[in-house]
Amino acid sequence: MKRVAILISGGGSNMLALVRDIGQGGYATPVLVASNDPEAKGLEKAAAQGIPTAAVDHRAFPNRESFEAALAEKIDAAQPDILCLAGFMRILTPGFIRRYEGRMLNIHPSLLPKYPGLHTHARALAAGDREAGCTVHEVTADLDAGPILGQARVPVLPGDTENSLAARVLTVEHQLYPQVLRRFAAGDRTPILL
Ligand code: NHR
Ligand code: GAR
Repeated sequence: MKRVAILISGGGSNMLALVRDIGQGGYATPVLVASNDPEAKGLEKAAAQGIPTAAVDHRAFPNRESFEAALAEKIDAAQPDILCLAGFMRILTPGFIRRYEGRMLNIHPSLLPKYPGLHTHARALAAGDREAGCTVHEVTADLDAGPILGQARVPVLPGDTENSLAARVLTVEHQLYPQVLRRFAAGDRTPILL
């Protein structure tokens, strides 16, 4: 049974998709949901599922390193085997990455290597892409550039806006991330393509 900690910054819909699948699959146990934003809606959703939560407000710290030290303290107290970023919005420094390297996943809302970083849907629309999607990858010091563990594709449709495209991509995020986590928890890093 793998112990899984999940880092969020927002609504936590990917977090919930992971938690639900973990509950059904019995292959892991969620030990912590932590956020850099104390107002993140996902924290209440995790608490409602009976999962321990923590908020470490990055604005209360003078630099990234001190924020990450406080966050790592919470994480390490929960003793996770695997760390999942799920809509987590703070870039992590190499020191933090080193601590969890090889056991940290992220879901990113683009078909990497296209559009690392922010505003992925706006960039896909501006480029006239006919296809969009999401990627689960291992987190390394290079932003959104670690080994790819899975991708899911959706069409870009005529009249799409940033919001409509984001919503379509989000539905496949909820399908992809649990499948990748299941495999990863079993030690399998073969990419899943949906
Ligand atoms: N850290 C490392 N080292 N490597 C990765 O691959 C990471 C990471 C931290 C987060 C998620 C990523 C995404 O999926 C992620 C991957 C935040 C930003 C960002 O620019 C970029 C990419 C991701 C997450 N954040 C701003 C910052 O200054 C803040 C933006 C905001 O608060 O809105 O940290 O997209
Ligand atoms: C998701 O689309 C996720 O891929 C994206 O934010 C959303 C979070 O939704 N992640 C990033 O943009 C990371 N920079 P959620 O909180 O409902 O899971």
